[in-house]
Amino acid sequence: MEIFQLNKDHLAQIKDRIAIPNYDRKKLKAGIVHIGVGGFHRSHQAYYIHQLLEKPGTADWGICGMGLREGDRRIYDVLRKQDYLYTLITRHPDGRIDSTLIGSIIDFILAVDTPKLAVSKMAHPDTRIVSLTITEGGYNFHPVTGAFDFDHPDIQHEIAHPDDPKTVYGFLAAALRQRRENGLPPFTILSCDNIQHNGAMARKMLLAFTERQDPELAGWIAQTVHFPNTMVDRITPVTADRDMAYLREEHGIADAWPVTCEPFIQWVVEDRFSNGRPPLEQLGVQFVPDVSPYEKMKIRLLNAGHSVLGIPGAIHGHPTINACMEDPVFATFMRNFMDLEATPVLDPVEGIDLEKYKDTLEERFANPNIKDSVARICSESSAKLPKFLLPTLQKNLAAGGPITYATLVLAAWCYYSDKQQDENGAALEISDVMSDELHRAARETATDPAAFLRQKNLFGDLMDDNRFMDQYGLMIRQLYGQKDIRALMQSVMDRE
Ligand code: CS2
Repeated sequence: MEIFQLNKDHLAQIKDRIAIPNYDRKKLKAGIVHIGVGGFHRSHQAYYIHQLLEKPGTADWGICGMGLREGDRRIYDVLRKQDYLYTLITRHPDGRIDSTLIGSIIDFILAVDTPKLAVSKMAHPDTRIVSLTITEGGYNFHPVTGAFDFDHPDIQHEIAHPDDPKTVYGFLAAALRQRRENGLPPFTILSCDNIQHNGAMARKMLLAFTERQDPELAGWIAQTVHFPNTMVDRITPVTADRDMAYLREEHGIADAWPVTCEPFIQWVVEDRFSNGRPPLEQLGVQFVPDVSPYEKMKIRLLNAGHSVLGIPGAIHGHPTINACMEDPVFATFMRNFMDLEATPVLDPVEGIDLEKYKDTLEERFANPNIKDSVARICSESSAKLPKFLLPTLQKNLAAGGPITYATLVLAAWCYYSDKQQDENGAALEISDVMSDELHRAARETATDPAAFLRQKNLFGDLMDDNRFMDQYGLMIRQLYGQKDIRALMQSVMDRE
């Protein structure tokens, strides 16, 4: 089979092989600027918008990708060479695979190279939404106090030099200032990260920043800019060589960075927009007055469930989430965590049967074709676990509820950070901005069992709770003594 490089000049050939956009990309306007074009944005929002653009009368809602960090250069280079086209490979549990060419991203600005262009793009009259996937760690809040972190050197720089933005806050402020000066309405800021109240968080941070940098602008933002909260969901593993190889061998398409995902997709959004919105309800996006019950449910069950499998899974040597689910000890442990510890402290969610939701999570995690690496799940645990797992633990501590499962995961995280190896002696692939600090704290565990918890910026006052400390001490002793996480998980379950 002849191999075609993926770009707009080869669409005619590619169309006989996989589905291509049915819309004329030249006629699209960029109504959305998206900051943080990772795999998740490309499997989720860009896919929804792609489906929308296939409907008539929607040409205002194309996406301009934007990268604010040097690390975005790779995706920028790849997408630019492909005219921003890429393939979305959906892998079903039964082995079925759908490949679709996504055309909704029509431009990409690497703001590190062209900051002025980035600002003027966001300030352009066509831009009506600026959406974000900047990860949990990208919001620049202090993990315990929740306050904006003014100590960051780039933030300091931006406050003194509003015309030389570096971080997301500097760029948003510069663009909103320009819009205001030009008499344009603001854009909506649409956060799509796994943070509870993600919109409120983005608002609080941007207001804290602009109050220092430009108080008048802060007043305008507070009055006119909407920051809807959203709950986003689609499991999207890191792209692997097998994905490129699959497209090449199966369809004769050379795509340098396709995205693989599961069939499940969900987006729940608060219907508060500053300057219009795409009619995404046509595609099953749920617009609701208050997203909090949905985001809480997702973060405390799906995201926490991932970590509950991922950290112990990494220590045991399971490479992927589906490998964890094939191991009955892990699968039962995760379900027990959800049933016994997470669910009792969740509020009811209207229209959702939590038992069914958890059944679906089990099926999704077990999808053998997704091969979501535990390394991806464990990456940036310092930003994830305090948000995904601690609320459940704290609620149970306050209510006298069960805590053993969550406590085991924290003890396992300490062991993981300390040893940096799995139980077979293989090096763990750890990626965390705090990995050195985590390692340093965890290393003291042998002489001071509570050493890891002394990181107040992660754990707050958790150490002051005696019931928790007894459990944690026990888990640490067993884990460090037996060096067998699976046996420890089993023994926790046997105690039930
Ligand atoms: C995962 C999420 O990063 C993580 O730890 O739990 O990326 C998860 O796959 C997505 O939120 C699914 O929507």
